[in-house]
Amino acid sequence: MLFDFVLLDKLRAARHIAVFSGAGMSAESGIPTFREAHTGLWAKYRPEDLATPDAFLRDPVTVWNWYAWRRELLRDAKPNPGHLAVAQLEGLVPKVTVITQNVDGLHQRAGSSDVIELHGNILDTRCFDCGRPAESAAVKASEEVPPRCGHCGGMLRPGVVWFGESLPSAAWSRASEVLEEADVFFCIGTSSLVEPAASLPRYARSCGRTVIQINPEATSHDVIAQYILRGKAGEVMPELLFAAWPHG
Ligand code: BJW
Ligand code: ZN
Repeated sequence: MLFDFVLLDKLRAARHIAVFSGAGMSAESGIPTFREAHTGLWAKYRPEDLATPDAFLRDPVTVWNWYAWRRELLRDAKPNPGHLAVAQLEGLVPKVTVITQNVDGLHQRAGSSDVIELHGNILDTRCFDCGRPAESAAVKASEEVPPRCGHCGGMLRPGVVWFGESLPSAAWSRASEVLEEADVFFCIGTSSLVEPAASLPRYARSCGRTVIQINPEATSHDVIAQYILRGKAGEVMPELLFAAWPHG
């Protein structure tokens, strides 16, 4: 891919880069996205049956087992060249912050040191009733589905954000602060349909940041991006880094 010289100059001059990522970032690691036709999770399952507090209260066993299956998928997954390129940015610009909607922890496993998880982490478990986090050893040892909270006896649930739930307030306020100071904002592998996360690229643009969109498909946020790089994150990101910093 050929890149605009002005874009390459902006990357080299950046003091702080924000990377906003969605499920497409992990697609090349074998983790299914949500909304893609045929392959996305929501093509096979209904979000209202699996990813809401009401769904969990109606059928906790099904919801727990669905998340257990997704944790299994993650066990075999590795960070892909897109995650690795994002992590590599840390050696090239003074500050890099990853703001991710993903719950898979692959950015951290790739080596990114500053990752804000807007939708939680699928490997965390907490009590539905009292909110206390649960020890993973106790969860693994439990024979109950879902396991029970050691403090109040409530049902344990995955530590992710379901529809109708608020985002973790510390993560949301840090993400907003990052947009105040980052000069470049990458928007990678997200359909930008889920609020309030999808407001971040709009906010970045309104703050005058350079917005770069990386996605093989068009999204509603193409209109706010100054640069649209049409392709897979695991291909475009390494090529872009090589074009901007050929000597590493
Ligand atoms: C590639 C690629 C490759 C493929 N390389 N790219 C207006 C304002 C505020 C709220 C709302 C609102 N309107 C509606 C709402 C409510 C709701 C919402 O947004 N609904 C919309 C769907 C309409 N939002 C909420 O409920 C949120 N909470 C909230 O608003 O709290 C306030 C409140 C409280 C109470 C009442 C009312 C308001 C919470 C949202 C939580 C989202 N949770 C999920 C599940 C997480 C747990 C789990 O994993 O199971 O988060 S849903 C799912 O969508 C997941 C994702 O993080 C999220 C975003 O999806 P993403 O990442 O964009 O994936 P896809 O599949 O959509 O797109 C993949 C993209 O990758 C595509 O574009 C591909 O082309 C691309 N791609 N391969 C690069 N190789
Ligand atoms: Zn509890």
